[in-house]
Amino acid sequence: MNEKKVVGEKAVEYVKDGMVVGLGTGSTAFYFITKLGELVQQGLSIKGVPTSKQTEKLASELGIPLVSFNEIEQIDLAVDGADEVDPELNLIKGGGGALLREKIIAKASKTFIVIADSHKNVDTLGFFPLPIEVVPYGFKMTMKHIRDLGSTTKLRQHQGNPFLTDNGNYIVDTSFQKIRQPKELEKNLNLIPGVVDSGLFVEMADAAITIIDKKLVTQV
Ligand code: ABF
Repeated sequence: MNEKKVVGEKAVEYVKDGMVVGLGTGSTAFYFITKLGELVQQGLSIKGVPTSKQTEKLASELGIPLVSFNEIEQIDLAVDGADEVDPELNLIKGGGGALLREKIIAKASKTFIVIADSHKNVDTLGFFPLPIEVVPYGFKMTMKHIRDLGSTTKLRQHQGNPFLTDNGNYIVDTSFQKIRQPKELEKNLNLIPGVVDSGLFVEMADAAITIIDKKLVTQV
């Protein structure tokens, strides 16, 4: 079973005519957006708000009408992937580097649905390196302050240079091991000057469409 395709296509059932829809980033969101594109071709009328330049390109190619984030008051539904999902539906996101726009759009959405293959489900967040977006200015000091919270840090690279986000920032990949208090860690990280935001999405997801024991499950 192509789990990413199954969960991505299932999420399309939540999209209704006239909605403003937040379009996630990554290989699972790809299937959601592709299916949505098919429905748009068949007459579904929606407007999409992309979470990355990559998704903007994909949605445009599929003929999904897009709207600028600053032109809308609210997003009806956002659908996005994740790197880890815990039983309370807290998430680690940002493996693809799009965490900031993904978080802004998730926060602005009436309903936020995460789509995740079975490998993303964990008891406790933290095995996947937690990505943190930082401004380039003073990034070494910012990394030190992150380490002071009990983590290792690694500046993400792309072709020998620091990886640049769509917002012109860097990504620091960290390892906090088991994150037992994600809300507290999220707050503490956001108190560090130079940290833009982290890939911890705490109490944001309304539902997770996932695979458990080879069965399609929607958790709320
Ligand atoms: C985005 O895509 C990210 O937040 C997350 O890092 C990644 C999920 O990966 P994939 O869907 O490609 O497995 O949603």
